[in-house]
Amino acid sequence: METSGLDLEQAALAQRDNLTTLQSHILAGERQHPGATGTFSWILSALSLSAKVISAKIRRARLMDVLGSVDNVNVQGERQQKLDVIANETLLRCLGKRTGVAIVASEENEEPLILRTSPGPDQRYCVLFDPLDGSSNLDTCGGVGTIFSILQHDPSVAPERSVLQPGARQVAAGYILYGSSTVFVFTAGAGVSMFVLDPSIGAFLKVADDVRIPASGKTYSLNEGNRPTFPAGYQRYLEYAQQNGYSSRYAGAMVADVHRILLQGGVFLYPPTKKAPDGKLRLMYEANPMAMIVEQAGGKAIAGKERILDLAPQTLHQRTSVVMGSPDEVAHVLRFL
Ligand code: AHM
Ligand code: MG
Repeated sequence: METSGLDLEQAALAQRDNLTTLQSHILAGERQHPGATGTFSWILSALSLSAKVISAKIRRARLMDVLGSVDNVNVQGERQQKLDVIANETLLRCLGKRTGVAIVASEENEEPLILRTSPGPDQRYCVLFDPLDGSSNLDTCGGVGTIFSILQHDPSVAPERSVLQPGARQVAAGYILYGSSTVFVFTAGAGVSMFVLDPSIGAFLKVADDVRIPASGKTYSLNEGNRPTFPAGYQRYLEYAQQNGYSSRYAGAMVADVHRILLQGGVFLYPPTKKAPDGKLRLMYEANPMAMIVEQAGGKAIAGKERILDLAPQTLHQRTSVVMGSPDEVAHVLRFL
């Protein structure tokens, strides 16, 4: 007998007897910490709300005529897309209402934004983010994402120092992929959970707990157009990969590329290039949060020979090279560096 689409949908729904929303997952996490004030959960709920708003805006962007760029360039010297601006403002608005956030820092703003100066017991966190990663994909309906990193605020140092902590000190990190579905991937340091937005009910529903990255996978993801200017070790690695049956997959948005690697295995690389000798990706709100996710899922994340999460940041918008993914694949790359 032929199986209809309806049969498949009903069978899938019947299996989902335990519908856990992101919200209930966050509250369950809070209950595991006696004495928790709810401040941290409240911040995560702001991120979840931002993700829903940004997702809705991206899905309607062509209809609302908010594709394309605005006239200004951001602090990175890159032309801002209209949706970069909209996503940044959405996050600032949602997080700005949460008293637990002392400082926010965004790829789109030159300086960290100090939300609250008067010291209060509640103002315990810094939230760093890239509001819309890979935004040049927007005009062609490609995948884009939001990346965030949460650090404990240190009120004893100047605010601009408080955000400059190594990635190993992140309290939580995550990303939202706006792809063929909207996916929220998150860790608070005890494994990685994954949620998918069900637009019919406006909630993120849990689809996986304790996501584990495959130990290996014959896929590499990098901008091969830059190959002639990669340091020799990376070029040798590519020769090895190509002689050993690897596939190449590159969406041009770190969130989309790392998400594939997280689920299917392989390695994502953004090596130093002639144009970007220190690497292109930003340490504080791209490399660190993605590295925490990958490590929490059992993977590895390095810059040159160093662990990304151990790098000591000097500036907010500092760049780094990146190699992250399946532990065996990162080890292969490392052999050539
Ligand atoms: P963005 O944050 O300004 O969008 O830039 C970061 C993006 C990453 O998502 C992606 O991995 C990389 O830039 C792509 O760069 P390239 O076009 O050089 O391959
Ligand atoms: Mg980015």
